[in-house]
Amino acid sequence: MNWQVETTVSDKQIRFYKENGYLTFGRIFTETELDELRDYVDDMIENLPEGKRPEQMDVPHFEHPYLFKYLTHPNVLKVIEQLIGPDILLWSSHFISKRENDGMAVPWHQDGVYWGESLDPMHVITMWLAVDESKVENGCMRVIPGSHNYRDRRYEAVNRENNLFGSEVVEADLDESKAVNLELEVGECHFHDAWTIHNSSPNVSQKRRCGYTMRYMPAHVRYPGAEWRSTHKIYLLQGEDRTDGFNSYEQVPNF
Ligand SMILES: O=C(O)CCC(=O)C(=O)O
Repeated sequence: MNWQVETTVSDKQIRFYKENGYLTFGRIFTETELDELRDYVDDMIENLPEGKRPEQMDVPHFEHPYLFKYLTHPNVLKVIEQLIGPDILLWSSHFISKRENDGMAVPWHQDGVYWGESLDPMHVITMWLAVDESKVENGCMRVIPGSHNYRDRRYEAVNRENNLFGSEVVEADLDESKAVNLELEVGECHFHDAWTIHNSSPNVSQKRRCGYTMRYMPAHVRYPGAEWRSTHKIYLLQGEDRTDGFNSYEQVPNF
C-alpha cells in the first residue's frame, strides 16, 4: 500500500469544507503511528467494563493520556489550523467502534444540537479518523452536504436499543437522497462541522469499523456549559485564549 502523509489543505478543499460542511482527506499519521493507535484501542476494547459497548468510548482521553499523542500531534494541528485558524482548543474525542455484524446505527443528527448550550458560538470541527477501513458495508459515516447551514431541524425520539443516540432529525427535515457516503481507507480521515447532519448504518459486514472522532474549536469559543464544566475539561493546544479569560483550561498531561 502506498501510504502518504498529507498536511496541506488546498484552497479548493477549504472552500469545499465551508460550502458543504464536510471534507474527505488523506492520511495525517504515519502507518506506524496508526498501527500503534489501533493496538491501543484494541486493548481498550478488550478491557471494556461489563455492559459497555465499543461504540460508547466517549472522552477516552480523560482516562488515557496516551491519546494526547494523537490529539496534539503537530500534523493534526497543522491541518486543523488551516481549517479554523491558529488558536486551537481540544473540545472532545470519542472512539466509535462497531463490531463485525453487530454495530449500532448512529441516527441522523447535528453534533451542535447534542452539545446544546455548552458552547458559544457552536463552532466545532470534528476530524474522524479511520482506525479501520470504513465502507458502506461496515457502516461508514454519511453526510448531507450543505446541511450545516440549517439550525432549525426538528428531532424525534428513536429506539435506544439499536441507536447510539436517542433522537434523530425528522424525515421531513432531511433529504436523504442527497446523502454522501464518506468511505475511507485505513488511516484516512474526514472532517465535519458541528451543524452538518450525519449518520451511519449498523455494521452488516464481517469487518470491524472503528473510528476516532477528534474534536477541535477555535479559541474564541466560550465554554459556559455550567452542567458540563466540572467533569468535561477542555485544553488550549495551540495559540492564545481569545475569550478574555472566560474559559479555563486543563493542562495537557504527559503522554
Ligand atoms: O462514527 C460514526 O458513525 C458517527 C460519528 C459521529 O456521529 C460524529 O463524529 O459526530
